[in-house]
Amino acid sequence: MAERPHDPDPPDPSAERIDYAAANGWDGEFEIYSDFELPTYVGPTTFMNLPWVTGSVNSLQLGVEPFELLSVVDAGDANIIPAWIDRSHAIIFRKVREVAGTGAIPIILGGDHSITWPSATAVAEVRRPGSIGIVHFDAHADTANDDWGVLSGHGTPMRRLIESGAVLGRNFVQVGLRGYWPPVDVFEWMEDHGLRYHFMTEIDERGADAVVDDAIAEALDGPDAIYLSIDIDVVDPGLAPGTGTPEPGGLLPRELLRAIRRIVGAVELAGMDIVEVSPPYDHAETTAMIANRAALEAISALALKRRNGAAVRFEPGTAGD
Ligand SMILES: [Mn+2]
Repeated sequence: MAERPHDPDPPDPSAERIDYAAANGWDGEFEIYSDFELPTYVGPTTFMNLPWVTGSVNSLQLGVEPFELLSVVDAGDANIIPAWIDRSHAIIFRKVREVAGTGAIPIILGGDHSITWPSATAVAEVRRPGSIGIVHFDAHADTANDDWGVLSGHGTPMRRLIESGAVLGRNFVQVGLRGYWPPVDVFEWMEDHGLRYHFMTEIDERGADAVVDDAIAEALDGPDAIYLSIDIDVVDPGLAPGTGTPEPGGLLPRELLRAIRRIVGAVELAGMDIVEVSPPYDHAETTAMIANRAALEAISALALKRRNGAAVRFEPGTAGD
């Protein structure tokens, strides 16, 4: 590579107002080309720079084309610094409140489960004076007081939500708990605060549909709408290995997706999150695919409601309408 000729006496930037465009030869007339005329590797990433056509998708489960019926947008990431959890939670709270405040139904993609604390709180605030119930799918209760002294970890968000008043304990319903955590004293706190929970063993015995129907009734025992929180570790780690705290003996993906369709189809959805997907632990992207479909099944169920004439958007200030 040829070296640029060395100027032994470059101009002093402080001494004169330099015309950088002219000095660098960038002040000429250049023709502007359309994307299609540019080399194929420049511009939007479509095949041969052909126009991008947003294709629809059709839910075989629900017989609906969701994006023909709903306006769905990607609102982008919250402006977080991962190593600064207090700031992250504050920024997530503001972002979700901003989105929910437009009347849209936020679907938040985590992140670990600590984000449910600011996310569900934001939705609860926007929905005032109405209230929300929460249906929480998880292998773990996430109701510890602290994780080794940390109050805002991924094992504590549900306690923070109840302590702060964002949701009543009796409208907080957990589905899929199993394994060996939390300890007895945490379950005692849950009992004291009226939480309802359904172990995997109950699903084994009664079936997921019956348990989900109970969860809906419990969450809506007072509130107007449901916030749905999906920890991907509720699915068996043989099928969803890409998560930080796998616990054998979980739901099948088809049971989770059916439950999401069933809940979103039956209730007013206030918001939803899907958390604890950890791509480095995933294999063949099976976990990511389930998380993707969890969101898509909810969107499709909302679209079916819209097609049937139901309101999907929330109008702030009209809770209960
Ligand atoms: Mn969790």
